[in-house]
Amino acid sequence: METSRIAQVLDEMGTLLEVRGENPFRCRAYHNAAQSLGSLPSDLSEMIANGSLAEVPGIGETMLAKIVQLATTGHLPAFDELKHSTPPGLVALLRVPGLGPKKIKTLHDDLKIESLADLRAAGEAGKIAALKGFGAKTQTKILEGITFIEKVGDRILQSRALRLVAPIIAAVREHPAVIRAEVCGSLRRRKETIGDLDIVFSAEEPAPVLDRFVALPEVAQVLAHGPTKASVRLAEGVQCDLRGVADDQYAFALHYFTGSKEHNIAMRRRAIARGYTLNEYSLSSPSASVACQTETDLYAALGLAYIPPELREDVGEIELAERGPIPPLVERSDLTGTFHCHTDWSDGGATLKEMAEAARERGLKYLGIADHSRSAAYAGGLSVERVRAQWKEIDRLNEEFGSSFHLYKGTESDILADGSLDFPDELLDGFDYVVASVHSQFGMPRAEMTERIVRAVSNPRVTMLGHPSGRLLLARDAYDVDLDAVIDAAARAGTMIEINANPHRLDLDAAHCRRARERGVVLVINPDAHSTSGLDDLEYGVGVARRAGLGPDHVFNASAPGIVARLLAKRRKDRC
Ligand code: DGT
Ligand code: CA
Ligand code: CA
Ligand code: ZN
Repeated sequence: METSRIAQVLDEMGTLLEVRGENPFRCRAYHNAAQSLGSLPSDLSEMIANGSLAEVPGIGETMLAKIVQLATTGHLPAFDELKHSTPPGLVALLRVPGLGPKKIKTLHDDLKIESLADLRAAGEAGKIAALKGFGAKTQTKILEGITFIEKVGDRILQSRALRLVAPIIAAVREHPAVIRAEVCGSLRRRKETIGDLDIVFSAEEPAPVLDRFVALPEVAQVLAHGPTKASVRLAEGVQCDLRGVADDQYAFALHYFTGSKEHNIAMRRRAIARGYTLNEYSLSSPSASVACQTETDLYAALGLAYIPPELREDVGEIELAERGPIPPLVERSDLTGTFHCHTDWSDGGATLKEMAEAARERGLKYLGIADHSRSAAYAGGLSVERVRAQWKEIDRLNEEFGSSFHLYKGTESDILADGSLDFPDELLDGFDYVVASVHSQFGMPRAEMTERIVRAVSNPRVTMLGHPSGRLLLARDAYDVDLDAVIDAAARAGTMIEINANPHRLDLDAAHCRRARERGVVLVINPDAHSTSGLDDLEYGVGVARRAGLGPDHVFNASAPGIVARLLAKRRKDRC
């Protein structure tokens, strides 16, 4: 069994134990082990073989035995049993904001609630408010939470979609009959959340590929299966559509199934205006069809430059491509470093040195450390003394690194309720940069929340605004804030705005990034990493930036390291 799948089983095991009301330490052990597997220094099978897995923090003796069992047999009977005996609707309750395992257990024990539908019925009947430890306010929040979940439906995070699609696209590409194959749909456009997975391939004869596809081990249910297309439901409940075409149709199919629907409609209109018809198989005029080997050919045939998938939302990209080549969008390899990372000084899992080394391994030249500030007790916020101690340690490490790498001293300062920061000015002046973020009192009325954040971004000691809307994709709405007013204030103060690249956040979103850029705000792509592997989330932030049409010039950490150093120093000097 693959390492990522093992991690997922352990994680799910922890969750199942939680909703069953098991000892929290036992549940945590599974989640921790899953996290440890996510950032192993080398190959799992190798680490099992040479015994080094036993030394990984978070993996005890019993956990080790379970991992070995999963790796070798692909099964963990305790997991299968638990999964079988837990009502599937129970785990779904964890998605309700504010409902933790303890509350779920009470709801299950006292009201026999086993699904979202049960929960809604109980809430509407006023039964939740009557439960000990709940009350009317909690009941209202739970009902609002259910409405939110219904609104987002069955969509999944991009990170999960990528993990699910990887073995499938690999299997399709491995099939000897397949000439070309690509993941398309919203995942290729790097949308924040994904409805279903779409794959297109070309082959002289698609049928055998489809036969193989519907028989893959990841497939739980076949929804449709014809000679050129099939739809399945994967074991994790997500739908996957596969379509096969002849190779001379491939560019058209790839383009069509990449979407978006709105982009397709605009392209079809454009084709019609030029005397063609365009569909998923061809571009043709009454007299002949136009051969296109690639999407570039297809765009060229309609008088357009190539449009990257991330821009295909009919938000002006066609007009842009009409005027000439689209300026290059920012790429992961443009990033020279990043800010807003946590270490074990606050709520991160890795040491300063481990984070620095992981950044260096990923080709970054500097890393900004921004552990939590003192009010963030829930996240191990640093006291003034701890900050000074951390600075010493960073200085020591920087000496060791010499010119090869640099750690910047930053903080993720809470924005307090009145918009002020969480440390005295003298201390703030000692940081290379300050990320300011809201972590409390999400329920403020719009005007107050806007004033609070505007005040923070207008503070000359703030270098960048962290996760500006506070949303958690598929889990929590943004707090009520006028982001346009915040963007305007940031533009006036020369404060940067973060694109938080954590796949659960993707905050600022692409639409507001566009507006921020138009007003001259510089964006900065930050992973909000809490472990070394969290640095890989940068890629998701790059996706947001590309959807917003940002090039390297619009992104602070796509600048050369020397320029980054100079600009940070200048901003510090200006404020002191
Ligand atoms: P999703 O799955 O909700 O995250 O979003 P998409 O964009 O992947 O949508 P999906 O899977 O329904 O369809 C894949 C692509 O197929 C879509 O992006 C564009 C194309 N498509 C689907 N339905 C239509 C349609 O009715 N008209 C046109 N022009 N294109 C369509
Ligand atoms: Ca789709
Ligand atoms: Ca689809
Ligand atoms: Zn934060």
